[in-house]
Amino acid sequence: MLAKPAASNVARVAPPAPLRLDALELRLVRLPLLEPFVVSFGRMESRLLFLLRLEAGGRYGWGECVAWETPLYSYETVGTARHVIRDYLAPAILGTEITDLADLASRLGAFRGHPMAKAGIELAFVDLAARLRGESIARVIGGARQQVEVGVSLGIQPTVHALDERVRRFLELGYRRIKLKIKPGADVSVVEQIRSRHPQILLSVDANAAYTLADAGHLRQLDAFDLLMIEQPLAHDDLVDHAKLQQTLTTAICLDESITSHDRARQALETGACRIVNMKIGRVGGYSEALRIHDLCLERGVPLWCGGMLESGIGRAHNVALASLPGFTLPGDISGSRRYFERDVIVPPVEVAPDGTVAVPASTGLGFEVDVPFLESRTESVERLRP
Ligand code: OSB
Ligand code: MG
Repeated sequence: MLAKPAASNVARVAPPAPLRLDALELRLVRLPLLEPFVVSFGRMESRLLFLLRLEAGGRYGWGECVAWETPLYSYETVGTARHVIRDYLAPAILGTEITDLADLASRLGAFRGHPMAKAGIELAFVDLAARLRGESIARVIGGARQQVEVGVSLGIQPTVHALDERVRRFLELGYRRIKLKIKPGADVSVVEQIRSRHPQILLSVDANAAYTLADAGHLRQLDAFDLLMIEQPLAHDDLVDHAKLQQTLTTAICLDESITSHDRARQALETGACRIVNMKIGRVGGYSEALRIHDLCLERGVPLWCGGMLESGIGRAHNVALASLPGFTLPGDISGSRRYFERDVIVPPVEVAPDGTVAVPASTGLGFEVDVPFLESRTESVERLRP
């Protein structure tokens, strides 16, 4: 047996010396999705990416704010995140010396809420710190593996035939877990048909908060299909009803939207609201909180996996690094770049190997080159914030 790794220490994630932050560039870039992504709350045809570049002493770090244009997944939007970063977060960090991730997080933590905005900055800071150290992000945060296992999240399709065509395509590419988006009217019978065609695969479903406790009887029918988990069946901000629902289900509930912080994760586990945790670094406010939630799940032996927000390669590279931590024990929603975009903003693109894994880069920072000329060609707006 491997020795239990030491708990991550947020203050250990640091540049070689205190860092004076000189500028922060905010860039909006639109990429079309190869196919529309449909979930219980809506549909997306193109992704407006919000990319951040933090500058110190002529060196750069890249981050991504995963907010959507519309407040459907959470209350944040690209617009609210830009406002909060431009008017509050950037002024609190630019022109001052930051010693480490804990220092950065405590300055950002002076402001309530807006986790995706804060995470965008933390990501850029950790990439910059890693580059200055000449180490990979994975190494800086305490990553333990060289490959991460990945799955795919499939949007709601017009027919079961169309869905099954995609299930087969991604299984053939090696993906280790298939997640089906569900909603009332597109759930039990869809899952039954997919399961009957693929009796052995690791299969899960994600409702994105589309049900209420009154649907408990209906949701119990999903217990028949040997699912790995049911992700976020009830309201985005609920724990209490999830705990009641979990008691009536044999299938594990996994919470996504409801896990907004370390304390919420602890409360979810202590009340039995879930048995599995989905980590999204943007949803929890960045690496500082993500590392604490990771340590909590590792300590308590709770299965943890890395979720996705249809990120560009920049956010995806951060997810790959995060998922290399020892507590990530289930395949993540970290698909290859080609699952989303014809061309990604990093080179090389993220590739899924035939064994359903993505390699964790060992080179410095993100471990991918940001394709700045391509970014420029797709940029809708860019602004440079200074102290
Ligand atoms: O609920 O996990 C989710 C995408 C956008 C918003 C919410 C979710 C998702 C996904 C796709 O499931 C994950 C990905 O492939 O990036
Ligand atoms: Mg989800």
